[in-house]
Amino acid sequence: VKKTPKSKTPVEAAQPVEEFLLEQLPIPQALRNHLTFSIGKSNSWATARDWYQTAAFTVRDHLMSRWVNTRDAYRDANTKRVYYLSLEFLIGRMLSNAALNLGIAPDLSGGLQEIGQKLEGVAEMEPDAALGNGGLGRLAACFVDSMATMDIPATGYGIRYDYGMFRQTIEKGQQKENPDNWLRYQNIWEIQRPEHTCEVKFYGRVLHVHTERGVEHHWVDHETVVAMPYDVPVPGYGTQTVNNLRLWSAKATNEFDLKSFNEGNYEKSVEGRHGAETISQVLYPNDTSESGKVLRLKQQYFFVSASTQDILHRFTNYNSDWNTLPDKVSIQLNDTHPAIAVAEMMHQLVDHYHLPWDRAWTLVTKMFAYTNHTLMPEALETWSVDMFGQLLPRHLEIIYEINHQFLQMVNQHFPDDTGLLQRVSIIDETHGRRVRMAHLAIVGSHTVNGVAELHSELLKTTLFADFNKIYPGKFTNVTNGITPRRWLNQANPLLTELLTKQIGTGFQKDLSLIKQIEPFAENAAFRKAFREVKKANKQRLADKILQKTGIAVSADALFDVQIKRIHEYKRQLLNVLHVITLYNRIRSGHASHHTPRVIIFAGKATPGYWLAKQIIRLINDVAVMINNDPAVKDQLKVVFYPNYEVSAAEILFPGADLSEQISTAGTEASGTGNMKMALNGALTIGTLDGANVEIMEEVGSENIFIFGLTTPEVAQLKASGYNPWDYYHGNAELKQVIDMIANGYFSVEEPSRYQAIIDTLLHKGDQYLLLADYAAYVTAQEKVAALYQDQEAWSRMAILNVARMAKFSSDRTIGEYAERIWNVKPFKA
Ligand code: GL9
Repeated sequence: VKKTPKSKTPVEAAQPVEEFLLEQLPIPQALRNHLTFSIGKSNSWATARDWYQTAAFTVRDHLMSRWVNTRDAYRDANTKRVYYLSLEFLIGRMLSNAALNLGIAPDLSGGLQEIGQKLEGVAEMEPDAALGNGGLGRLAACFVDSMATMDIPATGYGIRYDYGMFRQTIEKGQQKENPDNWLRYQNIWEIQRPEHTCEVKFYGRVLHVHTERGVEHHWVDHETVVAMPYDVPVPGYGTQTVNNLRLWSAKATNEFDLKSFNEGNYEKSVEGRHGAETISQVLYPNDTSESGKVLRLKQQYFFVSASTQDILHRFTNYNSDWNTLPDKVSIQLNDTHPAIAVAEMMHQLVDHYHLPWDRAWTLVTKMFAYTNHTLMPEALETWSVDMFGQLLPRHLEIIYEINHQFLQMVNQHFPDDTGLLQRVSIIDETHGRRVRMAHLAIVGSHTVNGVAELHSELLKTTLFADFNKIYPGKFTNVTNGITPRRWLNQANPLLTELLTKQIGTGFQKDLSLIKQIEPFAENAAFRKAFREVKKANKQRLADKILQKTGIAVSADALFDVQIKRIHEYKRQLLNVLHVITLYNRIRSGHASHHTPRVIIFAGKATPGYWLAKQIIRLINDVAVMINNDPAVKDQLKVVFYPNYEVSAAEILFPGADLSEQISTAGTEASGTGNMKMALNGALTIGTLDGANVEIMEEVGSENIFIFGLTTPEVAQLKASGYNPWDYYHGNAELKQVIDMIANGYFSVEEPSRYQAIIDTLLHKGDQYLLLADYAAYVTAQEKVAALYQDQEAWSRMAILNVARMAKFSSDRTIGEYAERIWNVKPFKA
């Protein structure tokens, strides 16, 4: 029995606001106005932060009318919307990006100059919005940029963490985590929307009430947390569209306190208030591994419930036929983190809007799609049934019912295969009883995608092979991409200018046009100009390195860069083995044709991942030894660049000559730093892993340094009994390097400091096959060094890499999601 939805609320006729005095002011005047009227200062007292805020207010004025008009236009046209649910949005700084996308960057820069300020300096006062860990969160940020640029009616939903990704400092060579208090000063890019507040429930129990409509499920004795939305504008490039990113912040209710208090449950009433606001306090700094903590599940449910309510409010305000819900709503789950949305949508539709179960389920499976971002088995989120049932009693019932119907269907198609039923069940009965969130996401979605061809293929043949059999056609690939606005135009203005001189500006909106630069690879004058750009970007990076680490490096050396989260599978350690190999060759005089190199590392280790922190420490110990060895001089330098974040990446990518993408084949789902490097004119040394495979297809195998075992070879070697000792004993250089680490060459004060690293490499089986790939890696590095001596050949190759990056625009990625998954068309506001 369907409850008739609320009648359509009258919509005021769109009132396109015609006068926007603020945005019509010349920028110098607008800046002076804001300094006076928003900051309350005169020129002589203004601090650097005041200038930043002044500039931010000025740029914001230019966003506002477009933001208002975009929202009104979507509402009036009642367009289908995409909702991108993500626990992470790694946005970085917004000032320069907003100015660029709005087309006012030159005016802003000129206006600031008139009042004696430089845009670059002013922009540096903005704290990064670091609401993400790494690739997954940055992908979400690139996606919202592309969705706005392509006029896709889309909203991002996430959490407004009080503290984002921790700030990393290096003390005595070791990572130290410091809180990231990014909201300490006013955040000019957000607007609080109290009128869209929602309530989110936790704990309590479920009453099953028999009514004339049938059994109703009433969630009672729950706690309530208020979800307060903060909206962040997302301007597209070269369009009037400004989309919305809605981030939820947790607030305690008074109601809850009073209720428990009156019931005599005093302790609980205090606990709840305290607990409520901790929900959105801090981003979990996890990377592909889950903590299983109740607070994490609370975060997930908190933002999912608020977002689902918000989505359904918007739908019921302007629509009356539930059948049209999937024509108006597409929901993308960014990994399993928001997968509880499948159960929450059922809860809302069945318990709140009183739709029959089957009808609700049909709607759910037409709305949801799920993106998987990793094959690492430890990243598959599960929750103990007990904990889950305490926190979300009704949702556990719903999941049981979804599972019951799903397993019945499986049993019909594959009779009496109890092994299969156990493997695909949403409830794992083998490790205590646990809820498997990936299974919930797969069962509740119409489409599941991986993030690179290889990754998606491996999903179908390994991790989700059973599901692929049950749901043939549900699994697909959408290869990741990066936004060229931030990662080319904004990060690398010099290269952008050089490209623009030859082929115009079109490539910034349509990256396929960048292939027009290809013929210039044969033009000596262009190659020279290209090298000058790279040199200037390397000098900019060298200056930052000196400022941050005190290490002086020469921009004439080969800048060899590995920047990403620290993880065993990404094999920063393999890079270290190579560094020590070079060091030994230089010291023993076996490096007469040595190409001077600066090896640059950056990345954070999850605080609880001790071995990753040891890797950071080893890099720093090796760096101290090499950088201070007079025998080495300028031939080799090692740098650990602290606190890798989006704003640091914007300096690091343009300054790289060599891109290290050396994960064990079959472990990196896609990678996106690999794309940013190549787009900025670095050559790749890498394995056939993740999107490296597709980068090779695009640039040609002659323009990339591929080495090492392939995915099938890795499997084969492991199956046949891999023994790292064979490689250790079989390669004298490798043995020497490992012995040095083991014997405390780099940690004289504590010779056994790196025993755990030696253990993983030798005594615990070398899971990621570093020793097996070592020789091939060193050989590939020799080819790199030789090519670098031929600067003409190197730059020819680098130009071809830039020219052939069109595929890796996130605009192409979003185009595929829109067409193949969301079925949504661009809508021009
Ligand atoms: C990741 C994968 O490891 C990357 O290979 C992939 O490029 C990105 C985006 O799809 O997703 N999955 C994942 O959990 N992380 C990724 O980077 N980790 C972090 O974001 C820290």
